[in-house]
Amino acid sequence: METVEAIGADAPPSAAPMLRHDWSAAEVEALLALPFAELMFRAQSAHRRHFDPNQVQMSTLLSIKTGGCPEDCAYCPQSARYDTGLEAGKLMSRDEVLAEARRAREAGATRYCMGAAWRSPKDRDLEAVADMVTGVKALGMETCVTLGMLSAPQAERLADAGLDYYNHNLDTSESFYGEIITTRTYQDRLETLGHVRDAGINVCCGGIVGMGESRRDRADMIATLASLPSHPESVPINMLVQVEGTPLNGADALDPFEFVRTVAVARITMPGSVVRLSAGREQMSDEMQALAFLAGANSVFVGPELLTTPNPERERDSQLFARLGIMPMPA
Ligand code: SAM
Ligand code: DTB
Ligand code: SF4
Repeated sequence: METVEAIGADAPPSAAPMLRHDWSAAEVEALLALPFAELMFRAQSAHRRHFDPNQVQMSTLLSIKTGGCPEDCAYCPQSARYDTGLEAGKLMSRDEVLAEARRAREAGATRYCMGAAWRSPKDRDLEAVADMVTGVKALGMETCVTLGMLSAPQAERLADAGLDYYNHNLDTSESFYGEIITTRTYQDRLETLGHVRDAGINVCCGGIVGMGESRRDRADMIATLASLPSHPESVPINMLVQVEGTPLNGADALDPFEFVRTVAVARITMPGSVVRLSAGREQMSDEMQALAFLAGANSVFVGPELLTTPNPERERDSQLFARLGIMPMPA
């Protein structure tokens, strides 16, 4: 049961904190527009009520099936519709995946996240992924997969295999969504999230900023996430990684402070959730990352690759975490 807090921009400082599920886009937009110091104070206050602010959860990503995807997500290098120079591959074998997971565990990751460039998994492929999940869990790591849309029985099959988290993002607001993806609907996404929730798997759901959306769109996406019947346990906030050949390559860069503000409102509206400073860290300065941690981000991907694009080298991260006194969050 979620019990505590989350207050609006105009709430008096003495307002009794309670976990809310009725956020409007206008309220979240008002939070986004607060003076920066006020917004950061509220985000840090919420963060400290639920978490140790010096601990950051560390996950590692692996693309278990790369490229050749039939969907048209305008940000994605793995769509078969765009010429990004990416070579499409087959589903990796269980042994290859387990060898990579062992390496990630040795390097300090507590959660292993496996992604496949599918619209939705075929049942035969789902069996193979279920086997990988069981194997990674046996290594003592938490598991997460992101495989596209799932039916209710598919979600149940993954739950039976012991899957801890399923990642499926809303990506943006419902009204901006049609500018980014035409091959599946916002409603399709909400349905998959419902199936994952009903199967008892933790939900990892967030979005991407820096795609040319408005502040209102960012507010709308956060309000939708924070108004789900249960907040996602994990909320990845991705900064668009621009990839040559994709329609969004060359989009205007987002003001870094606006990115930090988005993290802060995710923290304020979903105070008990782990908020991930997700894709885009390679392109961020150390100072910007530090601001995102101050705004309440408390998870990152570690290791030199996301799915197909670069992530900071381990040495850069080790130095940054040491300079900031960041410790790994125990699983
Ligand atoms: N195909 C599955 C799906 O779309 O649900 C799973 C993999 S897909 C790559 C997972 C998520 O990665 C997307 O929903 C999107 O939020 C994120 N993503 C993909 N390309 C990105 C990019 N260039 N920059 C930031 N995030 C990206
Ligand atoms: C999420 O929200 N971000 C991760 C994960 N879920 C699967 C993916 C980021 C992908 C960035 C582009 C790439 O490396 O292909
Ligand atoms: Fe395919 Fe997922 Fe990329 Fe969309 S985000 S093109 S569904 S791999």
